[in-house]
Amino acid sequence: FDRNSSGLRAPSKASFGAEFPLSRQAHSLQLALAVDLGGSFIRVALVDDRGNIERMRRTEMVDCPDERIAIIVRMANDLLENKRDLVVGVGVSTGGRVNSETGEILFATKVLSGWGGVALKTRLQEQLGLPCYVENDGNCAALAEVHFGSHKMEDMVVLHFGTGIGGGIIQDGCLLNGSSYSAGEFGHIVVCFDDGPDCMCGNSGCVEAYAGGWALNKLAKEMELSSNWRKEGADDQKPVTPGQPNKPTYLTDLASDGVDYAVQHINRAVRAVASALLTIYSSYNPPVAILAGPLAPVYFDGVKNKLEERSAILGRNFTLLQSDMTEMSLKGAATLVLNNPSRA
Ligand code: BMX
Ligand code: CA
Ligand code: ZN
Repeated sequence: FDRNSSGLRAPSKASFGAEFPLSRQAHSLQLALAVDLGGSFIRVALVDDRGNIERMRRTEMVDCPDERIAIIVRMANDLLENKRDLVVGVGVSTGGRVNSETGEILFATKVLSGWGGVALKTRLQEQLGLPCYVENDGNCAALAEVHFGSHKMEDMVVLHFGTGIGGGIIQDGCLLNGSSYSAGEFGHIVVCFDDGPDCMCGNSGCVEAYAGGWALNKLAKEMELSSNWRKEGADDQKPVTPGQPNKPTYLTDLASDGVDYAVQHINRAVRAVASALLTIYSSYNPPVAILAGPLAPVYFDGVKNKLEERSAILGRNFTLLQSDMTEMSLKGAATLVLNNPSRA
């Protein structure tokens, strides 16, 4: 099995410390312990170098950073039992801006409270005794698409619609981190400067504050409060897609039932996403943008139509695609450990 069969270069070499030289095997016996810290859940899994998930544990996200780390360590040790010899390292996908060289969290929105400043790589290495690599979750989604997806491209952007909106930029086959690890934080592209809704990051008018899962949930709650009405049998905890836990379905359910307020809001969210994509196009000129994650199907057709209205800007050299992958954060986290040719 050739890890480089896609012809893609390694995600930025600088992301991978050289302190743990590991030998490569020609077959698929190596496993990564992959950790996903999203807005709603902590998940830990064993993933092989073809992106297959062997075992997974999941629990709800908690507010306290120390408790978060303790939970990861507990679930990891549970999964490592009898498998430790096959596991070559820990790959962590987390919300927030991450210094992927030091594995420190630089900044996180209120969704992951207290996470900024946490030396995650060091702490997990100490407690698990395995080399650890940490990267932003939108970046991991992009790496997953590059290594295991059906749209392997040298240049593309990925937008992942979950609790928040994560993003990743692949340029010349490499992940683009930016001068201070903030490239591809697409959720915080400001689409309305003056009167936009407040965002979890501290700004207002970010695309995530219109179209992120948490924003849809917040609106559904506001709608209930203002109208003193709740749909019979409504379940605002219901996952969007089985296996992709998230909680934004209540508003999208209402929109598909034709409830006016919900329909209007989804249309507003679609315009916000289309607007963000125009900014991304003008900044990076990618040939392809891939919409991924549980909310991608809600927005895809509407966004495509809106972009067609602006074809004067986009020209003919731009394609909007939808990812067919699930569990992108976990799979991308595994590539930090397993699909790194610089380790050869
Ligand atoms: C937020 C931000 C991003 C992240 C995105 C998607 C934090 C904690 N998160 O914009 O870094 O990529 O959410 O995250 O700062 P998710 O919660 O949908 O997985
Ligand atoms: Ca990102
Ligand atoms: Zn924001």
